[in-house]
Amino acid sequence: MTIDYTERIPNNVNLAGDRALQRALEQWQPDFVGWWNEVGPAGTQDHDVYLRTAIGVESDDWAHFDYVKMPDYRWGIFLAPAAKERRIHFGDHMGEAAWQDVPGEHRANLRRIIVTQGNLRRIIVTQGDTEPASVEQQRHLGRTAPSLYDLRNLFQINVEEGRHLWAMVYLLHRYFGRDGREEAAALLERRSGDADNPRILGAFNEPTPDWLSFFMFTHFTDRDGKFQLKALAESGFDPLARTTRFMLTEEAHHMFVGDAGVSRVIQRTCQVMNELATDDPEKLCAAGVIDLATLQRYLNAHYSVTLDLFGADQSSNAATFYGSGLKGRFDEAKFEDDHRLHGETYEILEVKDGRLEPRRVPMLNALNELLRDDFIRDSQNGVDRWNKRIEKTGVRPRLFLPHKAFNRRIGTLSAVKVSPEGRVVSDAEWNARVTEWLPTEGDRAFVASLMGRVVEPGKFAGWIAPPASGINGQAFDFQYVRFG
Ligand code: BYC
Repeated sequence: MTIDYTERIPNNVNLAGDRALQRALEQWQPDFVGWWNEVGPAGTQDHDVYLRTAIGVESDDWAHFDYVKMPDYRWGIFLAPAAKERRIHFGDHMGEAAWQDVPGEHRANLRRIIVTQGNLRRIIVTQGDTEPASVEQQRHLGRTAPSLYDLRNLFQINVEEGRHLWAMVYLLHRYFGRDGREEAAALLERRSGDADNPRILGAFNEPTPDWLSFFMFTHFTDRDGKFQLKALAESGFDPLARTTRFMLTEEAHHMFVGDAGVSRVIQRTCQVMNELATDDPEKLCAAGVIDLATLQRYLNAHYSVTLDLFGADQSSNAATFYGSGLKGRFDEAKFEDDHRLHGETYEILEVKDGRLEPRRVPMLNALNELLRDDFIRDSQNGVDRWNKRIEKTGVRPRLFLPHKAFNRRIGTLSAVKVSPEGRVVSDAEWNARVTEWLPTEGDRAFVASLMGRVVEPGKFAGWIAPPASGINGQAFDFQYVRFG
């Protein structure tokens, strides 16, 4: 399963054995490079970056670290090794051999086949769309990096999101014919935040204008990536399962960057709180650090917009995806039920007489909510880690996850206004207090004012602590990026 880097498109899928596919992807390649140059990381043409590149797909040997000129990064197509005799392990096709091709080709019910193929394509397109979107959102962050170490991590994430786009485009080209090629072209045409041709999902049209937003995004929104990819790694469509399994190995670093990034901001803030013996936001701002209340507002914004990414709390799409074996649950094998779920129920929250009330509904329809709840538990662990970090400095811990109904735009809960504590509030109260709960123009302007580029090896901006250790065993005064 080694990756062939002598090919124009590095791959471990024997691309050379399918000339038509290879040609089609080689035609898409310059469009991808054009997109990268137009809306990828700005001003990086002459950057030499200490990056990891996949050289294999086995868990212990795939990462190779070296300097790479940014425009020379080798994006490719890598699938995790196939599991022997893999079977579909959930839904109505449970027990059948996993599909090596688009499901249903030889089945009698044509209408169902078309629906299943359409759903599979839709899932792949939605997943694929998020990848270039995040690169676009992060385009200008390199100009205000708090250190060389952070700059390198940003670029690592950007090139890997680019590769994740390749992963989905390969599936579209390989398995969906002309429709797939058209979808692959459209993935390079939509733009994050564009009024006429935006990215598909809400969070991917929000700006990521500063590094606090970037760390919150990689902590929360990349964590949605983890949960969605884990659900897709269960897929009965084996090429999707294998490609998402490999993507997950890369995703872990992205979440680490967010988790550790916020933690370092907290550490620096608490250090200054102790030095000045104050928790007064104004004094802390004047000292050039981000106070915990501002941090909480950023957390509230990124967490709530990410909760929306799981879709509506009741979704017939989700039921169909599961029943037809396309998308499983997080860690499907760990559930001790029949993995078909007819007759099972799950609790969701509903709005009744202006109050939030639990209600049990068929689990098949509530699979988005189930995955969202898995994500909430994982996010809570993250906040617990941050609070421990605060506690260690002697400052009183105070970060928390807002209620899941807070600031929602998708699903039943979008019909009500809810405070971070979970109390339904009137429009008037929401409007009066929203500046306590979500970042204000003033917060954003303040955070933006802290963002100045620091590129001297081993130096860090004043609003963030250095990391606990460097990348790949290197020191943190290592020259992670060389400028040409
Ligand atoms: N914004 O029935 P519903 C990642 C739409 S992140 C706007 O609930 P469904 C990454 C929905 O499309 C992981 N629209 O939908 C992270 C539907 O529209 P139509 C990305 C939304 O299908 C960081 C309608 O509302 N991967 O990898 O059950 C950096 C009805 O909703 C939103 C995936 O998402 C929204 N937030 O669930 C880089 C996996 N939510 O068809 C990368 C693939 C819903 O009526 N996607 N809508 O026009 C899916 O599995 C599903 O599409 C969703 C939506 C879970 C997203």
